[in-house]
This record gives sequence, C-alpha cells and structure tokens, in this order.
Amino acid sequence: MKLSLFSVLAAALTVEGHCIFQKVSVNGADQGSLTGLRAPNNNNPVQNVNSQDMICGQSGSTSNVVIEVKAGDRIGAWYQHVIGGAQFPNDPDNPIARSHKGPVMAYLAKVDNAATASKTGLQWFKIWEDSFDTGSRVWGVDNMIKNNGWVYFNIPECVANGNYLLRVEVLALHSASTQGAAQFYQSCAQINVSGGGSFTGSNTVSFPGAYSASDPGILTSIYGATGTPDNDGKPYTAPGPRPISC
Ligand SMILES: *[C@@H]1O[C@H](CO)[C@@H](O)[C@H](O)[C@H]1NC(C)=O
Ligand SMILES: [Cu+2]
Repeated sequence: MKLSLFSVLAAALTVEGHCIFQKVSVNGADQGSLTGLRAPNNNNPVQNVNSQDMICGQSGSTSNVVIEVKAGDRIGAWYQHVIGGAQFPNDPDNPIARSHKGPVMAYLAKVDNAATASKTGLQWFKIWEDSFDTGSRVWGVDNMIKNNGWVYFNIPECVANGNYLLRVEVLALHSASTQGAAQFYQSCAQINVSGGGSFTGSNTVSFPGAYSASDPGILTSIYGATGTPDNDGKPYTAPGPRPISC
C-alpha cells in the first residue's frame, strides 16, 4: 500500500489530539469549570452524524446552573485537551492537536428550562461560525488554538428572552476525506437570555438530522496539492445553515 507522506503524518497526529468544551465566560467573567454545562467526560469525538451524541456530545457531566446572559453579551467557550486543561505540562495537543483543522460553530435552541430540558427534539438555529479564511488560510480551529482554547462570539441582539441550550461545536477535518471520519466535538451550555428581541428561530435544524455524512463540508479533503491543510486556498462552507443575522 502506497501512502503519501502527508496522509501518514495526518494519521499519526490523530492519535490523542482531541478536546472538550468545558467552560463558559460571559463578557470575560469565567463561570467555572463545567458550570452550566452538559459536557462529555472524555475527549473522544463523535463521528456518526446520526448519533444522539451529535447534540451535546456523549453524556457526561450535568449541572443545575443556568448561566445568565444578556443579548449582545460576548460569550467565551473554552476548549481544552482534557477536563481541566492540558493533559500534562507543555502538552502540545492542548487545546487540540494542530492537525485538527476545521470550523467552529455555535447554535441556540429555545427551551422552557435549560437545566432540565430534554436535549432531543429541539429546533436549533446557528448564531455564529468561524470556518476558513481563504486569504490567510486560517481555520476556526487555528483561531481557537491562538486564543488558548477560547472561542468568542456574541449572543445576537434580536434573540428573544428566555432559556436556551447553547451548542458549541468544533469540526475537525484532518481525516475527513474518508466518510465517517470527520470528528465532532460539542457540549451544550444552559443559558437564560434577557434584554433580547423577538427572534425565537427561523431556518432551524434538528440534531441529529442537520448534517449528512456526505455533506461537502464534512466529506472533504482539506489538503492541497502540496499536502498542506489549507484547502488549497479555496472557499470552505461549514455544514448546517448560515448564522442568523439580526
Ligand atoms: C431569566 O432571566 C429573567 C430576567 O432576569 C428572570 O426574570 C427569570 O427568572 C430567569 N429565568 C430563569 C428560568 O432563569
Ligand atoms: Cu482527534
């Protein structure tokens, strides 16, 4: 079997480079580890887009806390290699292996009580994504690594008051040229929005259901002619709908 150097390298780098969304900040105020979160308790990716684990990751930690936010607030979602941070000092795969290029996305779903609501059967709308910048050839994951695992976005001003699950997702595409090998990392935060507008959702999608294994943003090779994970400088569109605009 003949393997190109870059596919061998990419395969070698996949071994332990995973991550977990495990903490929220609101306008810079750290809410505490796993507080207000439904997060997996291991860092294995979800690879079956039809799995219930596509919603908030594998079942793991739960919390009674609902995080208070105002529409317009700047939310931080913190990804790290394992729960608590790095796996060991100078862990090169914290917050995630550098090979794990791909987009980062955030979705909301309206619920009655974010602490107790079932995660199934919800209608999700995307509020933000950081996919791939063709000019700089920088992926959302590159920005997350640069920010030490923090991903930042704002709750749109138009979002209606009330409780929501906030689903933040990293999609790692380093092995995505094989169907079923794209890696999804998501948890859900429990939030209560105040000071908002009237938007409760349009263009909503279900999880699972929003994605198919053969979506062009999921079944794709990000390696250009030289084996660089830069999508050959071509545009990349993340799966799911485009974010709402208020
Ligand atoms: C959500 O926030 C509003 C406004 O601050 C508050 O009145 C309400 O009790 C909160 N609801 C929940 C379920 O946290
Ligand atoms: Cu991985």
